[in-house]
Amino acid sequence: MSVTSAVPRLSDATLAALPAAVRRPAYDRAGTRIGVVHFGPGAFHRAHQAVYFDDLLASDPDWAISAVSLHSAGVRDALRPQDGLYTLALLDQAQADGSPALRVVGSIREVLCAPEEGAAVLARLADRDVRLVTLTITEKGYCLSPDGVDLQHPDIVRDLATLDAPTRAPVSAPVSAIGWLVAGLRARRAQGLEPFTVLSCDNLADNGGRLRRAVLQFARQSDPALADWIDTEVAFPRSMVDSITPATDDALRARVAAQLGMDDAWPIQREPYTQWVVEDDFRNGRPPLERAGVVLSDDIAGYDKAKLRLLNAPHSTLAYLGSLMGIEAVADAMREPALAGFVARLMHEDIVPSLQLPQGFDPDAYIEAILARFRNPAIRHLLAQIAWDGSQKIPVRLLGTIAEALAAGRAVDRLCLPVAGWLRFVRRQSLAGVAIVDPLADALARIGAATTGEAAHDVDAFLALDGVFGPLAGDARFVEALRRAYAALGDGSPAAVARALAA
Ligand code: CS2
Repeated sequence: MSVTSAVPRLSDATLAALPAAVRRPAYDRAGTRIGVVHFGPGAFHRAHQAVYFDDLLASDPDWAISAVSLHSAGVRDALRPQDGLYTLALLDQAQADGSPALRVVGSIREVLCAPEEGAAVLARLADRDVRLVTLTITEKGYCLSPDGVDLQHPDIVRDLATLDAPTRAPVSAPVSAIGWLVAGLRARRAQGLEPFTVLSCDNLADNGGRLRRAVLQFARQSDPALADWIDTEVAFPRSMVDSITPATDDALRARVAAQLGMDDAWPIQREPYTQWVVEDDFRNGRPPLERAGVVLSDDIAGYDKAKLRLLNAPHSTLAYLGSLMGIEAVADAMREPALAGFVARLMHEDIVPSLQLPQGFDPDAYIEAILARFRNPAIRHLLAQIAWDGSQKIPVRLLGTIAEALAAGRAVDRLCLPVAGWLRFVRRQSLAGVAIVDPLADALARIGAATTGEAAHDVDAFLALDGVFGPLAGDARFVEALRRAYAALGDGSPAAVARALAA
């Protein structure tokens, strides 16, 4: 992230010198208080939650954010010299050829790197003013097992092993998000403080419930009395988050620098559309989120499943099948009639029947809006980015729908094609020696390299993967359908994929 020295750098000191067209914080940043600790200040957080809080701070100064990276120092090193400020570019279809609307976001008041600044992170978590801890750490960051936390996960093993024997306090900074949450709650309880509410903002159905079970199981291993306190005192609301956020690239950096007349080491881009639905279950106060356009609901399960299954599952479908066809970005995949038609059929005919939709929810309108967002020509959203972490995404995006369709006696052939596409994609990458981005990368590469192209052999090898297919691996109807889909993709070449899509 190189920043040239000739031009000024975005910061509190240069905020007033921004061009008038660039929107900036509508409040005095110095007058805000940190009320939120956020784990995982990647592009999504900075494009989504931090923007809602930027709106909120205009009327309530209590909810500025302390942004904590769990692993790398990249965000801290980019944003600390900018006083936490960064630019958001809104990629509007209507302005595909023009300059994106820019907004400088001010809600992040502090940026910490947990491995290097553990004491500061713990102090924040135990600060009376902090009443909310939010997370966007991606599916894999939770170290989940089907009913709680994965006690074999190296980060969890390490965090449990580094607790002081008599006090159960960590003797060194935790490495896992679960370890941090428990350490923070433990410190608050020890100081007689009210707990913070824990709000997961990742693409997992029942994200709050799953996080709650993971935290409780971890706490139970280390300190049963603490686990009981968490069980009765801490709220873990569920949430649904939505906004398409392609990774930052050099083109964005250059465009933003030209429009700002200043350097920003890490601007963010996203589509104009954004949605955040949060279960209204907070303790110790909740931010007035509705003022910033957040929907507070009791029926979050309907929303989160609809979004995961109707947006994320089609996204993964485009990612794997599109990549096999040699396509690079979502909007390009949507210009391929066979692929766009397949995805629309999958949504209408295979996914909608699996949903229990919230009252008043119009699935056809929702689908049309999603497909239009995918077609947005102002966004270059790389299929390769969406293809990351397939072992974590496929189960929550597609396998639940498949299991429910099987239970209801419906056909699963079409639903199995994207799953087979993932397997073919892994095979292709492994045979070509291309690295796979996935927490199970080693296992996937090993299986992928040993594939022969023969459906029963290859599918069975992938089905043995730990923690991906669950009970479906033993369901003969699923196994048969997946083998058929894998075979239908032929040699995985663009022509073979196109034939399978049309079938
Ligand atoms: C995408 C999501 O990268 C992916 O896997 O499917 O990040 C998607 O863009 C967001 O969930 C949209 O809200």
